[in-house]
Amino acid sequence: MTVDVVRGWLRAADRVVLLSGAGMSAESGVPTFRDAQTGLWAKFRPEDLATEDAFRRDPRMVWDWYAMRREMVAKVSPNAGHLAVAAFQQRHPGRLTVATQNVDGLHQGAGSPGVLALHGNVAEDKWLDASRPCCLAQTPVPGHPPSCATCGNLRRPAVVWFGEMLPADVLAAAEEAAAACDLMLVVGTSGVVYPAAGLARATRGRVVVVNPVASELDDAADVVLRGTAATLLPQLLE
Ligand code: BJW
Repeated sequence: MTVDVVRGWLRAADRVVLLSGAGMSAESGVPTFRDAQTGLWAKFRPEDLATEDAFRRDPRMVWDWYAMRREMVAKVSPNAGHLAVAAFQQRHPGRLTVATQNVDGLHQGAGSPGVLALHGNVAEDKWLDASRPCCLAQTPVPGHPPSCATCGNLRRPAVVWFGEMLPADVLAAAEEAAAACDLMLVVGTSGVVYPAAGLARATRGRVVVVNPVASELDDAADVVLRGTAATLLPQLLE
């Protein structure tokens, strides 16, 4: 199967979903999570950083790690893959829905409308204990998460950690789009994290995986294209 075949499927599809993961932004300079050499977790264990327990145990360490990532994503730009997706959406309004696991805001930065950010956004934060009534963030001390002067509640990154529910409305919209689409492009994800990976298994449409190496979702694909997001998406969506 070739790029031409998938291009034909895309032309014929009324509804397309793009499910993206960290590899989508790799060519913008954002490290993936699980790459053995350069991934964000090559040096850290996920459970030491990406869980509520880890934050409660050591808020400064986890806050620092996210502050470093915020700085990093603030400096990068959408790549040719993000731009090709947004341009397709502009040419064909309403035909392609982006559901992304990425927290870097690059699809939004490229101009994609209505991005379903399944795992939140690293540039934003929220209260650790959302139900407390008093909270007003005080001026943060550098290196510390901002806190409430009255009750000590902490601000935390507005991302979805392991063991946490995805935003219900965002997940429902992604499930609906996945169920209704004719074609799903699964780009730059290892496919190991659920429920996001389950979207590719739940669709009745065709599934096309774009990834330079094998992923856990290859077995769900009608076609696997071995290549990178910034190379293949402009060809597929031209
Ligand atoms: C390129 C490229 C290029 C490189 N071009 N490609 C079912 C079974 C087992 C476990 C579970 C299950 N259901 C739920 C779970 C638990 C858990 C889970 O999935 N665990 C598995 C790891 C086993 N899921 C959860 O906890 C989720 N919540 C949940 O299920 O709630 C319900 C519940 C609650 C309580 C109890 C029980 C149930 C929440 C998951 C949240 C994930 N959060 C993170 C961190 C976000 C914050 C942050 O950024 O720090 O999200 S984890 C991390 O992984 C991040 C990513 O979005 C996510 C996926 O990673 P991704 O994007 O696939 O990146 P990589 O690095 O893995 O892969 C990159 C790929 O790109 C590679 O394949 C490369 O080859 C490729 N590539 N260059 C194209 N240029």
